[in-house]
Amino acid sequence: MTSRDKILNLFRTCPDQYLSGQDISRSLNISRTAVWKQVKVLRELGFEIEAKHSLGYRLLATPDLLLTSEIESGLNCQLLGQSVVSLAETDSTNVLARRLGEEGALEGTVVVADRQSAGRGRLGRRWESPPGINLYCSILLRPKIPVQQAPQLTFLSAVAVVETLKEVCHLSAEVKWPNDILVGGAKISGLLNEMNAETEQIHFVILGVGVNLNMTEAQFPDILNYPATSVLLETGKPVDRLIFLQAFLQRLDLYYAEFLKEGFSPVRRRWEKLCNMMNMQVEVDQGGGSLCGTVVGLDTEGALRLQLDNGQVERILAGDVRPVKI
Ligand code: BT5
Repeated sequence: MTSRDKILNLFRTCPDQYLSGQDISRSLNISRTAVWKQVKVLRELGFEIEAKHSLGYRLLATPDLLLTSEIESGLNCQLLGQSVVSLAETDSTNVLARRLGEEGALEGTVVVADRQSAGRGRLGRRWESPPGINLYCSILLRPKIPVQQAPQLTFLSAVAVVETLKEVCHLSAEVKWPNDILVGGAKISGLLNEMNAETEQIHFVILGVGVNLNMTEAQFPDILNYPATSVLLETGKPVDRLIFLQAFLQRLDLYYAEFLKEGFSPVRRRWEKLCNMMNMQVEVDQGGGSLCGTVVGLDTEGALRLQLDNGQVERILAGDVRPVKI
């Protein structure tokens, strides 16, 4: 924990109180000049800190920033957030989480960035990640499950995002197989699940989650393959990113514990209830060709079950699903 984080923690443990420079310097074992420098940095980051002669410093307001100490403070998780890495900018939180995973980072490590310079979607696609408004985060998990079950974890994060949108933003969203969250047909969130494994053993899985929270119309690029939206556009109300992130992590933490204990069935049932295409006629574009059928659910490994006209049920492992217009 940096001196800056420690100062914030002191303010948090003594809300609305003045803390003298001397007391802070003593409890952190740093000079009073160092305290003053850190207070200056905090102010530059948007913290409103009052300084009164003979009384000391007092925290008046906190900005909507995703700082490590802010994320950790009050986070009520069993496993997620054991370690939180928060950066102003990185190329991709998934890439950083993978690097940390290779270096042996703890299960439950959370990586968050305010901006991604090369946010990633599937198949080399881009994820637009402007600063200050959205959530870009990756969670490192080390489940002891067979390699072929790793895709199941995407559905845990999908359900957790939809339920957090409901709880925190009062917004109803749907899941679209395999990794999209939609509101009224427009994409509000995308998920990117990546794995590091050998033939039989998972070293770790990275759950990448991007959610458009406070993005305005003008901040979306002109050319996106599909319509996109944000919480702000849907509800007209800005979202506190920290509250959203903590609520999301807490929910995912519960679902992950349940998944390790009870397997995929509970989350699969929840996902099917939230799926916008259940029992619908769809066309699946699989790159080489397409397949038409009715969506009848997920199988135990997370593949989409598609019932063809001849009654046969196909397992779809990858592809883009579109409703068939009748
Ligand atoms: C996804 O890919 O939807 C997965 C996105 C995962 C992003 C998170 S952010 C944190 C973590 N770190 C990363 O680097 N990535 C993860 P896909 O299904 O391939 O969708 C990508 C497509 O969505 C693009 O080709 C665009 O058409 C569209 N798109 C890009 N940015 C968008 C945005 N912010 N909102 C909505 N749609 C977007």
